[in-house]
Amino acid sequence: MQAGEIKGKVNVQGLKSAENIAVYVEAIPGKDFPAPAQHVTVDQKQMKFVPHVIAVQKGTTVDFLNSDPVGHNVYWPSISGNKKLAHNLGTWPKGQSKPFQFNDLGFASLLCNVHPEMSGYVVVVPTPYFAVTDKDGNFVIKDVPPGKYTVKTWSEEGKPVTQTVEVSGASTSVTLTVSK
Ligand SMILES: [Cu+2]
Repeated sequence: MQAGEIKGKVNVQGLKSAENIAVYVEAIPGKDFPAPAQHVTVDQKQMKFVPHVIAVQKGTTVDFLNSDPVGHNVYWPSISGNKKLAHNLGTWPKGQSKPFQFNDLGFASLLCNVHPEMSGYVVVVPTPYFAVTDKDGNFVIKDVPPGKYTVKTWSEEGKPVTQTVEVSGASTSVTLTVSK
């Protein structure tokens, strides 16, 4: 059978916005996914991490690019609260990037020592099946093989939500509600 997509919408209760919520397929028993060769980029642009939230499969290398004429100091104090996984990437000039391979599941809260208003998140997930919601809470997870899965959310402000989803055709719809 052909792979399908999980298409859906996240509604929020008590959250500022339905944007920037990671939705991903939880670990699949008996399935291991090799680390992706392709890097992804998180930019530091106009004193912001862009995108604000990025989801990556475990093992992905993120290139942290600096597009600003000032130095930023990128660090994360933990991964999902585990302070042993804290890391400081240091400071580098405009136009350069520093890679980091995320091999631990969970979320890294990106911060900058120089600009306390800067914040971003890398959400490390166990499968290649994930998406981040747009400003209206919509998402599409592409290329999901047929099967029964647990879909889970991560958001900056809300509690995680899980739901069972069965992919059997070209497109499977799911609605999730995330609350504070
Ligand atoms: Cu900064």
